[in-house]
Amino acid sequence: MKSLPKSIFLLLFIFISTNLLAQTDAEFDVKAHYTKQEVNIPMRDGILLHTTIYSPKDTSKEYPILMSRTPYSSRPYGEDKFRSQVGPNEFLMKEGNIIVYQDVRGRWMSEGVYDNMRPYIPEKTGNEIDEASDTYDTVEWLVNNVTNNNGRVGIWGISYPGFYSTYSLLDAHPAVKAVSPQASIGDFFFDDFHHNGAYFLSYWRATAVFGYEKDTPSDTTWYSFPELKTEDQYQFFLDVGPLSNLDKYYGEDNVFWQQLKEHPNYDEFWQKRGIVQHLKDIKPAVMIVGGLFDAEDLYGPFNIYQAIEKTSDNYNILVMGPWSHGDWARQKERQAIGNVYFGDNISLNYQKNVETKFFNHFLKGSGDASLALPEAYMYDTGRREWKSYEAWPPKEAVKRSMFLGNNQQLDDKPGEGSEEFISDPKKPVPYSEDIKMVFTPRKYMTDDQRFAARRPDVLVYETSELTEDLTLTGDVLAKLQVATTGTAADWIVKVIDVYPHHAEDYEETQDYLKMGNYHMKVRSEVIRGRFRNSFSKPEPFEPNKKTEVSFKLQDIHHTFKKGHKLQIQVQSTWFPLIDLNPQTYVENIFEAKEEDFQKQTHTVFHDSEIIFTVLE
Ligand code: PG9
Repeated sequence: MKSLPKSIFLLLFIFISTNLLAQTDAEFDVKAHYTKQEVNIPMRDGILLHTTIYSPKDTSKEYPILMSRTPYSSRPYGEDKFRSQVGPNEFLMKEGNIIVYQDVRGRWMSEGVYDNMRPYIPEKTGNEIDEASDTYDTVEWLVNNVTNNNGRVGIWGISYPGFYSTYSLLDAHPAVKAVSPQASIGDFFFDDFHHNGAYFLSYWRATAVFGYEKDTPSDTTWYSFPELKTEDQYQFFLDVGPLSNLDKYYGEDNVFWQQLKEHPNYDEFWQKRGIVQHLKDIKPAVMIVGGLFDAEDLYGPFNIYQAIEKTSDNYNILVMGPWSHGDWARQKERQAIGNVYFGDNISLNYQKNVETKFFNHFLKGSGDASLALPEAYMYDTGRREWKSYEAWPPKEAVKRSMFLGNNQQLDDKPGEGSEEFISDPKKPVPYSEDIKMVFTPRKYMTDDQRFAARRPDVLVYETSELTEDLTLTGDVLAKLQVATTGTAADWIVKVIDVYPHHAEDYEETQDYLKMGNYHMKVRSEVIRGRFRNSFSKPEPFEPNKKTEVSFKLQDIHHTFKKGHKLQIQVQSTWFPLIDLNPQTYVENIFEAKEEDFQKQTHTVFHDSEIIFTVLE
């Protein structure tokens, strides 16, 4: 596709996203059933936060308030303009709820200063503010000023709004009865486009501009596209070279780029922005929702759920489906991630039978702990069916080790010997066979990995054909034993489901012809090797010295069926999903120079261990 002028790109993006969202309410006419008002709510320090309130026209009864706080605009188009999607789902809209959207501090029509992942202040005094106090002050105003509200408030949000939902659990207002953080950021150093120290270049659009014009009631400014000269994102970033050459594309207002550049290590700046550490003695009911193929926020949902489970005795459940980022909020009939098909109406059924039940029970119903939803409602992405568990990970799960053995086998015990490969920053391993300029990394989460398996700089280890089903139900710990001729290296581990040559269990879909011997990526993760012992105190490698590099891959719920194989791939570049490691140690890779980038030889030893969580 020849490069399009920026304006068409933007219109294209808006058209696609609006249509995706509009599907949610295609049949439901918000304007016919709701009135809209826009108010500016004063916070305890006097700052006014712009808030949009949709109230049912039927004023014969009271309704709970369902609020989402967002950096992505509460769509202040004015009284006569309605959002394309309102509320967490269409069922709740049809039943009638008071729906509230608020521009968080410093974004769009709200006053104040925006801060990325604003740190929480425990024991606030006087006019000290954070997102917890802004939420508290907003709820206090709403329950005392919005007509026909029943005094109960639910809070929800996806991704960054999911983070603000999680935040609302801290010093929660007593009217807040039910919160659903969905694809919530848990910690910016491990979520979104920065995993274990590696920077996710392919997300560049999201980080290109988080800028905003306060008076432009449109989200077209949220994304901007530098003058594009190619559709080939791999070549684009290869030509760009060192990260410092990207400054011209990222404006000063791109808070993420500036902060990640200035704080490449997990220093106090990032530590105090993580929300998981504060989740103690939580009172509202919580439903954590996420996608098992969410390329952005996987760390958040699992760690937020576990933190609350460990520290609180509130109603706290987990729902993880065959979704990418935010898929569950759309009503696309056929649920597939890239080439892999999971079934029909999966999101619609979740919205109707899970999300709507959760909010109705705690906001309109008895609100007690009797709500019979599963503790962990988890989709098995191998069997392609839901399963309910009483705990996550399941109590009956056990740890099982496999070792990266000789002749590319996964062995039950550690072996002697090793494999080596040349890692060349000039010829990095692509992260997909389909790398487009615009933000497309979500598909890569299930992409066929045969293209990578055939490269000399990707090591492949696999079981023989499984003689019985193998179900993974939890995290994977990679304990690599490695060496490098250089002083720095990234390590990527991928868990792959190798389909049999004739994948008969796919014949009900048109994809089945491509599924024969498909190498489906189930989970993947990277660690920047300098952080192997500490994310705060990076260390170079000693050349040619055998060194342990251990890191966690986020939870899996996947059955490797009989006749399939479980495969592990190990590599050191993953481009341009992540930026290139110079492979010679520099203090800050954002400031690396062209000459720092050197070809090196890496070695992986046969006592490298992969520890799976297996359902016995
Ligand atoms: N967590 C995603 C994100 C964060 C910051 C910048 C861009 C994207 C999200 O909110 O989609």
